[in-house]
Amino acid sequence: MASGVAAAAPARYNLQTPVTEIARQVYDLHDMMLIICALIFVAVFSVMFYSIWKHRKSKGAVAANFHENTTVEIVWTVIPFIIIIVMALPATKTVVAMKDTSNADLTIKVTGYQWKWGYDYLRGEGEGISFLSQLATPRAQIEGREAKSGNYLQEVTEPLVVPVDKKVRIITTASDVIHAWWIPAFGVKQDAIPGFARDTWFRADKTGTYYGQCAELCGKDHAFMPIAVKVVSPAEYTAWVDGRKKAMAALADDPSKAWTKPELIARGEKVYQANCQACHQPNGQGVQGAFPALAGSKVVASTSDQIQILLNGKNAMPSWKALSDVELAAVATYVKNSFGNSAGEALPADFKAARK
Ligand code: HEC
Ligand SMILES: [Cu+2]
Repeated sequence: MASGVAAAAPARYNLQTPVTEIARQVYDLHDMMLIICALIFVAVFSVMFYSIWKHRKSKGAVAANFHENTTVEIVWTVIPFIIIIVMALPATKTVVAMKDTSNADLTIKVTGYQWKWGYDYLRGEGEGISFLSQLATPRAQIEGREAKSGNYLQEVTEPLVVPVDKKVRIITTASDVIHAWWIPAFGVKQDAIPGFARDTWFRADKTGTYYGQCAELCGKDHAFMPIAVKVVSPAEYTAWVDGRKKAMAALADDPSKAWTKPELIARGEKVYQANCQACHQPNGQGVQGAFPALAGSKVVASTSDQIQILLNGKNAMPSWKALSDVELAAVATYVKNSFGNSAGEALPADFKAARK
């Protein structure tokens, strides 16, 4: 498992350096279990090899012939039982602590999509912030046409941002298939199941960026939905919340607003850059044999066909119904009027009607 560059250095052959109390307990439990197993291994094999050697045939050893030895049977029942208790007690304590999501400072809903993550800040500072986060590694690196960056397949368009030393409750769910939200350095791994809400929590005690992956096989791009969490100081967090709120207000996709074509195109360019250009390329020419060109496309020319493919997807083209009607109308209009296309516009109301 590749890990973040920062986290990877000291943990190349071990678990990632823990940055939460739970992760530290998990780490220590892992060490303890490993040592107990190693001791048992050495003890059992020493007795076995000693016996084989000591009572070898060439020395004239004759096998004893007896059945049942009460003392031995009691010993080999009681000792493993004690070992299990010694392992289970601290493990249970940690599992119970993992499940205690009460008194959180911040509650964030995490939604798994094929193949990206949605974050909604539900409660606490930053309430109301919501965005999608997806792989930002350029296609050229994946296909080996460019050198791979240090955070290859781990960088995302927008990381989850949380304050340091605050209890963050994560509620996981999914909109299509089962995913799992996993940050090794936090000791957090929680399934995200459609139709269910599960929760977990963490309190990171060190600032930095921590990386994880979707940990549930969720389809062909399972390996391409990384998770990045940026842990910042309380002051930086407040500044981020302010900036994010201002940006959201500026973008405020008011669906009742009468969007003009230039406004839709300007907004659509951003949506295109964030969601579409990885496949269809910044110039709309696509990739021969993989992703069709949007320049001169018949589907783009037909407003209804384009609405259908955006909402429902087709083969390798994902469904974009997680985007808002305004975002969809904006990107559709942008595509209709870029790359040499000139094919009218699509309105938020068109998408709203087509969703039914
Ligand atoms: C994961 C890669 C991928 C992404 C990201 C993607 N598409 Fe596609 N798109 C495809 C593929 C593959 C097809 C061809 C589907 C088919 O016909 O089988 C396609 C087809 C299309 C078509 C129809 C083109 C034609 O002439 O057949 C349109 C329009 C389109 N995509 C728009 C978009 C928009 C807008 C976005 C961003 C919101 C987007 N796509 C994001 C892969 C992608
Ligand atoms: Cu997944």
